[in-house]
Order: sequence, then structure tokens, then C-alpha cells
Amino acid sequence: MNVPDADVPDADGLSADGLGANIAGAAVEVNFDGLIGPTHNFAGLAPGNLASLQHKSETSNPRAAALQGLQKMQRLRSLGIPQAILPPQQRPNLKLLRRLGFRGDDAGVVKQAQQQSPHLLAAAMSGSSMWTANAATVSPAADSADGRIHFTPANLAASLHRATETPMTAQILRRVFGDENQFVHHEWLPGSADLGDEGAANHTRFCSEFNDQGVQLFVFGMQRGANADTTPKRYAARQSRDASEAVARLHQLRPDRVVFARQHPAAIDAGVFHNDVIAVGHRRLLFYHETAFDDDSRVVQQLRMASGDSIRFVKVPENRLSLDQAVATYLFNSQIVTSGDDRTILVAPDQCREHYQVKVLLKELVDDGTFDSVEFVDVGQSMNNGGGPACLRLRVVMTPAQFAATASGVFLTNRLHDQLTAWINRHYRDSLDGSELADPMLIRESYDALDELTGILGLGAIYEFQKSG
Ligand code: SUG
Repeated sequence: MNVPDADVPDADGLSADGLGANIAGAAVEVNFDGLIGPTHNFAGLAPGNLASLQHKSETSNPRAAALQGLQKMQRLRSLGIPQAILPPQQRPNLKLLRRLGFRGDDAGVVKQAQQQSPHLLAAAMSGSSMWTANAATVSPAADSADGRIHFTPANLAASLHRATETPMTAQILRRVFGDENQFVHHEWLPGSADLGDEGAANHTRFCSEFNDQGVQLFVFGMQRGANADTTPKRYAARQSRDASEAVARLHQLRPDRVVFARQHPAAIDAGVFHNDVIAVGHRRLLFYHETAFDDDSRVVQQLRMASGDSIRFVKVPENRLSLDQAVATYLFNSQIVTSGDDRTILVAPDQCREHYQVKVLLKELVDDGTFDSVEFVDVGQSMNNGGGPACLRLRVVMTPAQFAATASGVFLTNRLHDQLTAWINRHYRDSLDGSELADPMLIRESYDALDELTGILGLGAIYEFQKSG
């Protein structure tokens, strides 16, 4: 099979060998990161997400944002972990604005929206598809009765700017994972709050080796008929139990290998709008904060049962790191990865490096062997909208045959990394504020960039503007 970079000279010292060894026989976990788009901005669109509210109306730097995301991907690749890219969505989303009654040519539609309803323009300009942990829930073939990888795009029903991502996400996933013998694409769940679904950010899969049948944990924040004690008071829960259960059914998972758990309402009220802000799991490890689940001893017991007691639980108590500190540092939004040389590495946001309690904790976790090492990454532009390292990636466990059946142009190589770096530097602004969202030049710049990108990634025409000519 083709190994990304096998034919590319190793100009920057990154080894392709680790990757080659990794994908030679066994299944691997591939991170599909969202490439950050040219209209990345801070619009304060996400209630319950403290960073989004705190940075509302600040001037963003789309170029730095995209380069930070790409550097994170390249860093993971340098650890011998296969890395791939999902393209940004078409922004402005003129189809949405026209659907909402704004009229005229492209520039006129955007201008009208800015004058009459700037919040709707902000929704149509948001770069939020970068957080691919919310793109879909994915179940590997080893866990599904029909032996295929199942995808259910998240309906993101809790907010307009995110809900409008779903149809394009579904299209992109079908384009990238096109082979029906290997991949199943379900329709997203109906977009009602009762069925709110935020995808993989509320879903964790545990396994020994990636080929093995795993255990899947689905975490929800709301449940029909829940009493007031279990309902958050300040912020609305985004994920519903009915949605999580529907996805587990659709994906043909074995009921005895699935666990459903409720988020602690206090966590949601403290800014944990997705479970991946307060818990992260990988293979046989669950690393989580004491306040992640409303009844964590039950969750642990059920996961033990479903996994034949093969999961290790590392719980951080409130007296070591408060819930507020966990949310502020995004420690639990780190990625846990297995490197090409089989080390367990925590990839944490830079914010953790400077925080005393987190530093002490991380040292202990390395000393006791939970992690072989900790790497820090700067994804500051995404962090300011509440998106840490783990939010930016969608994990897909793939066998070599599934790897080979995936659109090859989306896998990161040294060459693609260099091409994308040049592409970002050529097309992206290094500053964007709210008043510039209606700039007609930005529409052109954004479309030119996206048009070129589909060529670079070999995806063909995926954007509306490319189809209508
Ligand atoms: O849905 N922020 C996103 C952040 C998503 C993070 N993803 C995970 N935790 N997996 C959200 O709240 C803010 C956009 C703005 O304010 O401009 C935003 O949508």
C-alpha cells in the first residue's frame, strides 16, 4: 500500500518510516484535523463556551490560526501518527443568507445582512467547521456488526452557525470516504434540541489494539424527564441521550460494549459545553476530572464490565485541580496518542505549560508512567473560541484497506504541508475584525483560496460556488 511521503525526500527531518511501520498491517488511528478557514473570527456565538464569550469582538488572525493548526498536524506526524485534513467550509455561506431573505449580488447580500442582522452574518462567516471533533461520530469497523466504518454527521442543533455546517460536512465525508464497501454514511439526526448531537466530542472509544473490538462511551447532557437536580441552571446542555442512543443503534454496536453516561450539570454550568473539555480517553486509558460525570463510580463500573476490566481510570480530583482551572487550561482537551514507536503521549495546549497545578500534575503522570511524555502545542487562535487540540481532530480508526480506500490527497505529507503553508501565506489575512466581515474583497479572497485548495487536496469541486460557476 502507499505510504504517505514514501516518495518524498525527508527535507525537514521528519521520518516517514514510523508511519510506514504503523500502517503496514494493523489498524491505526488517523487524526482528521479541520483546516482553519480564511474567515476565522471571534463573534461570541457560543453561549456556555466561556472562551468564545470572553474573546467576542476581538480581532482575529486567520493566517496565524491556520498555520497553528497545520503545525499541530505536522507535529503529530513527526511522532509517527498518520494525519489527514478535512477542508474548511464555504464562507461566507451565501446560501444561508439568501435563504434568510437577504437579496442582491454576493456583496449586496452580505452588506444587507450586516446592516440588518450582524449576528446572522457572523453565523454565515464562522470558521467553526475547524472543530472536526464535532463533525461526526465515527465507529470503527471492528465494533460494527457489518464490519464497516460508520459515520453519523452531527446535527449541531444547539446553534445556527454550527447547525449549518452539517450538510456540507456530510458531503465532504462522503467525498473523502467514498467506498461503500468500507464506509457507511448515515443521515444526520433531525435538528431538534431533543435530538441535539455534537458528534465525537461526546464520544470515546476504548480498545487494546486498534483492530480489537472496542467499547464506546457516549456522554450526554440532557435526558427526557430529567429532574431539576440533574439539569444545568446556567447553560443549556447540547447533547441528548436520545441522540447518543440513536447513533449507537445506527452504528450497529453491540449493546454490551456501549456505555451511556451523563455529564455533571455543574460541569456544563462551569463551561463544559462538550465532554471533551473535561475528559479524554485513548485505548485503555480514561483521563478525566472528578466533575466530568454525574455519577462517576457507576460510569467506571460499567466501563469495567463492558471492557473486561481492561481500562485504566485516571481521575483528577477537585482538590488537585479545580473545575474552573480545568476549563481555563483545557488540560482535558489534550490529545492522547500512541506514537509510531509505541509511546503514549499527551499533546496538551500551551496554556497548560504555564499553569503551576497542571505542571505538577503532569510531572506526576509522567513519573508514574501514565504518559511517556507531554508535548505542548500552540493553538491559541482556536483556543480563544473554545477549541483546544482535541476539538480540532476527528479520530478514524482504519485498517490498511480502509486507508487505501480513502481519498489519498487529504493525508498530510511533507510536500502537502509545504504547499498548504505557502497557500495560507498567500491567501489569508493576518487580521480580521467584525466590521470587516462584510468586506466584499473577503468573499473573493475566501473563494479563491478554497478553489485552489480543492485542487491541492485533489477533491474536485466540493463548494457551491464551484458548481454554480
Ligand atoms: O461549538 N466555538 C465552538 C468550539 C467547539 C469546540 N469543540 C469541542 N469541544 N470539541 C463551539 O462552542 C465559537 C465561535 C465564535 O464565537 O465565533 C464556537 O463556535
